[in-house]
Amino acid sequence: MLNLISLKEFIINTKKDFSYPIDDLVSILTHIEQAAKSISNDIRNAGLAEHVLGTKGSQNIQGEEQQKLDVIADLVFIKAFENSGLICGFASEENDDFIAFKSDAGKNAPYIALFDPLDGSSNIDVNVSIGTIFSVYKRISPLGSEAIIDDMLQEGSKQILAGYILYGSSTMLVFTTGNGVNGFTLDTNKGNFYLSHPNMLMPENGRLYAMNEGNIKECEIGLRDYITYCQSRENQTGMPYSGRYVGSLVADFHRNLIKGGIYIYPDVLSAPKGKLRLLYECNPLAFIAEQAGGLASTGRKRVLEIKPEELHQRVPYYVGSKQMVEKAMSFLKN
Ligand code: AFP
Repeated sequence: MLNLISLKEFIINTKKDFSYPIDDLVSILTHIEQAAKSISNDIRNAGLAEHVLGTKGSQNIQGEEQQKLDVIADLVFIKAFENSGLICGFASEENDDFIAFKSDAGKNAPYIALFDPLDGSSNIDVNVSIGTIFSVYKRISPLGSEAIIDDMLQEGSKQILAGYILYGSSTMLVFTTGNGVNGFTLDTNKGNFYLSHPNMLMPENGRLYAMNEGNIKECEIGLRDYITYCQSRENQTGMPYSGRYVGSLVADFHRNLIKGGIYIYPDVLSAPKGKLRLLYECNPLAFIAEQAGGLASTGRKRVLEIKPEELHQRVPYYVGSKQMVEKAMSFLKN
């Protein structure tokens, strides 16, 4: 039997790497861990419980149909944080506006949290991997007051913690605090996450590309040329790359993190600014990608340097192995 290191043990052992109070990090991750276990449990039993599968009959601010599990996951995270004394404000793609926690515990909390509570939710009903994506920032408004919009609209480079939970063939928690990337697997018998993927590094190059190619005719010419390059024998492998697209960003990203690859969601006619949300999807995974030696770009600009202008802002997204993202960018016209 392996000598397993639990999530809590790991954080305490590496506390020198975190520039904020270690107790805060332990507490924030413990809240996320508890919530993740509850959501993971709902997902694992989804087909057997009436309240879990299917649509909610409502839409989020972006006009996307909400699944029951989207709403359940969002509430689980809000509840986890509202009286934690850690998080003063919470925003997610499920709510029109951010939530400022109004209790004394909320007003005196030093951090804000941004969440995509359930990414890839159109895959829920068909039993395909889905995920949660999160990031945490230090608030910029004064302690003792309610969180403000400026707390939410910080550059991704200011994240102090980012991660995801992948509800795949096993449930995994992967995160960074800016000192490398580590992955933990949920032991469902013990109910704890244990270190299973220490110091994750994304291969510099790969032979997997992930993109919804149904959109290919609606993409700019440079991207079309790059995809043709991926499918040709002109690339560094001398063989066509393999196309792999789950349609859940977390799952596609995680596979590329381990095996090497690129994920692309460009601007297309139906989504002129791209589909993915800067705050809830692109920034957290960009932080992880860079910490693992990869890259994240809009195709023209480093994602982590964008100053957000609105909560639900979307951007084109190229993320993955460094040399693959650089190659894709070299095909795009300025
Ligand atoms: P949903 O959560 O609405 O299913 O969107 C998932 C997602 O944001 C990302 O996880 C996928 O990679 C991408 O959208 C899939 O979008 P397409 O269905 O347009 O390919």
